[in-house]
Amino acid sequence: MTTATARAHPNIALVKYWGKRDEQLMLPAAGSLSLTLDAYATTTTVSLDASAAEDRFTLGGTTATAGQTEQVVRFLDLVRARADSSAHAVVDSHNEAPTGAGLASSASGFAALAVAAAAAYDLDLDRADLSRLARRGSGSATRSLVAGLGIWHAGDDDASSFAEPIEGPEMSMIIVTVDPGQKKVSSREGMRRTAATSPYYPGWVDSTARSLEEMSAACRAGDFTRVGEITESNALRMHAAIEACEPPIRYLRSASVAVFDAVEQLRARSIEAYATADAGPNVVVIARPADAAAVADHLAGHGDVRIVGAGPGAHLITTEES
Ligand code: 2P0
Repeated sequence: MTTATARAHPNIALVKYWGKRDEQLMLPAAGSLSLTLDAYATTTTVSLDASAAEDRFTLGGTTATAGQTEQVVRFLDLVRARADSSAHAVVDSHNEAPTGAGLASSASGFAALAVAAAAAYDLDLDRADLSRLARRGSGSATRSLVAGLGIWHAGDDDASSFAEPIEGPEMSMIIVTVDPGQKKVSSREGMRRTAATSPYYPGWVDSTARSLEEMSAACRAGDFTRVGEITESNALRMHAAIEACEPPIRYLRSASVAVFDAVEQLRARSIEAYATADAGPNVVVIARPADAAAVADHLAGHGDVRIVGAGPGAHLITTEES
């Protein structure tokens, strides 16, 4: 029996992924770019059990829901097909971030699962292969294989859609949790509805592809200001496309918009900060590391505030034969 444990961190996108070109292969409609964080890790252990009749999945020490277990089983089926194995597994996962609160625990979750399952089933995969594998579990997990800034190439097929590192300016992220509750519409469902009903979806996909090119150039040039400007406009474009769905979806609440206002006030005082938000009400602000404490102080009244930086890509911690 083989047991493998891996650890991965969530990432926050500066150019967002929102919409799929192929649901089966999990190919995105456009590429994206993110920073892997040094906080809120997921640690996952996969233990093969040749005598078990089915897979088992525990999350935070308790049996996962039927829906969560089904996603993990489907992912393990992909790994088993590649490894030519029929062994079932026990998967035990622990998140340091609250699940569903918009801190992308599906990114760290499937990145850690990809690394642990590949090791447990003895697949010999390089980092790009692991990024492709993680993609099949959850799109954003593709990027959590990369340390720090990573670019996920949309690609044309399974082989060409993976993430790799990109150089960029140093930055801190200030996470402002205005509402720790579970989001009402999952990202997967929100993406489907946006693609199917938002009149702005084609514009979103086109402009994101252009923003990604500009963002890559700004990152390579170390241009923090341009990185910030593109980050904020890309996030607002994503939310505009989402809000135009039928029936509408609004992930941003008034408390979220207040953080965008506060960030604008900071810029008026010559402290460069830029806001972004994912599929939920919480806001993430980027700033130069030297400004992070002042930004966090300014935003303290808006919710729970935490400063984070760049973290490692998903990695194996231990493997054991017993
Ligand atoms: C992102 N988000 O780029 C975007 C911005 C949320 C808003 O990737 O269906 O959980 O599993 O591929 O990866 C969240 O979507 O969705 C996400 P699936 P996922 O970070």
